[in-house]
Amino acid sequence: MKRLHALAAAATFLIVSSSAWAAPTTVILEVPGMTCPTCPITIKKALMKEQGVSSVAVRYEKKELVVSFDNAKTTPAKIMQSTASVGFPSQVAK
Ligand SMILES: [Cu+2]
Repeated sequence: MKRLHALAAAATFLIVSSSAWAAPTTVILEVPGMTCPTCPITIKKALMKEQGVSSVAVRYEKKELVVSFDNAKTTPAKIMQSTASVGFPSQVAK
């Protein structure tokens, strides 16, 4: 029983440390189609519905989005698909 308990504790530790690795990742996306100030609102709405996306900041003057996400739950590719699905194809800024 004691051994089992130690195993359970070790498993809990692993879960905790793996979620610590899933620290928010940030990606900057270029969205050339953002041509008026309401465009980013549409995009932001779509992105905030995506699993794992924690925040979306808009740099309208640069036509960029700064997206924070949990890389255990989503990927930049999925985020780009999501912006494209509401009419705004995007790409990772270089
Ligand atoms: Cu617009």
